[in-house]
Amino acid sequence: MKSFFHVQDIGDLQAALAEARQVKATPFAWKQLGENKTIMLVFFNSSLRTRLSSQKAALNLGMSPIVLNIGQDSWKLETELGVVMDGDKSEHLREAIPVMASYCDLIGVRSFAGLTDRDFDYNETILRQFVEYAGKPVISLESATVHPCQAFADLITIEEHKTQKRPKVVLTWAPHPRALPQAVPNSFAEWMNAADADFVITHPEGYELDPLFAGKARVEYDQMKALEGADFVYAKNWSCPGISRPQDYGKILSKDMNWTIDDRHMAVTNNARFMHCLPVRRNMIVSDSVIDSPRSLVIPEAANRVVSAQVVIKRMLETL
Ligand code: AN0
Ligand code: CP
Repeated sequence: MKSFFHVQDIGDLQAALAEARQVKATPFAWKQLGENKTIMLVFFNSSLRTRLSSQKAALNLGMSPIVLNIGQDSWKLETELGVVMDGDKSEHLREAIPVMASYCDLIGVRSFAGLTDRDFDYNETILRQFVEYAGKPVISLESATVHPCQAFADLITIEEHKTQKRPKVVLTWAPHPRALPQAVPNSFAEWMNAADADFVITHPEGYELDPLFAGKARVEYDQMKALEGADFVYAKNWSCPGISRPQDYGKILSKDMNWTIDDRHMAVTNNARFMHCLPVRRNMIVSDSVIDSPRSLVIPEAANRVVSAQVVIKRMLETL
């Protein structure tokens, strides 16, 4: 595997899920695979789970992880080409990427959407430069439009907890005080469309996801109707993707607290399990009563981030 951005990169999903079960059962069985190999984890943005689970996955495989926080530990990096660098950025990605790549075998990068220029974000301008200038396999650790390690962990979690072959999975928008990227819902939709699930997306008007990710998934604007009979409720906030309202790309269109998942919402489901990628704002996205209930899967979901990262890194090591 040369890069990990989309569900297609992992190949056959059933094979990937079987491998995930194996990795989870015997995490140290491939200790030799990563011997004398290094993974560089580059963070342009904050992280708890991605940072720790990627390091743990690499250590399980016998690799050495190196973590770099851009702008804190390193020089501030310029990402746009052709600019006069007379501001606060001391170094360009064009040099920094090949230098970092020369110190490692694999690279993982977290670089959130800027949410101001849709083309810059949706062209994955920063991650593409890593692919082009690193010459090493690149993993998106949440880039402008995707968060594949999260979506893979979400699918593993759903597989572990489903009680029927084709569960009803509902991705619901929920309110948040700050404008957030679309990477998590984009990838979740992409992976659910590829999986065996009755998948429904619900959000207020204007929050339509890019068809590249939403595909043919059913969109239901009435949240309560969408949640009826759900087996899994996956809540997430995202800002305007700029599909039906291009001028509002990256903006907050609604803060409607009726969309906060609480007991009233869960009551119309099929005793659904609650999911969220974390970090989550309590009583904005989800009520205390729902996230603290035995139906919540947020902790096992986060634990599965080690499993998804380990399968991805293992596949890359095997094809180095
Ligand atoms: C980020 C987001 O919504 O993309 C990271 C989620 C994994 N969340 C926040 O910035 C709160
Ligand atoms: N879910 C997730 O990616 O969490 P972090 O932002 O803490 O890495």
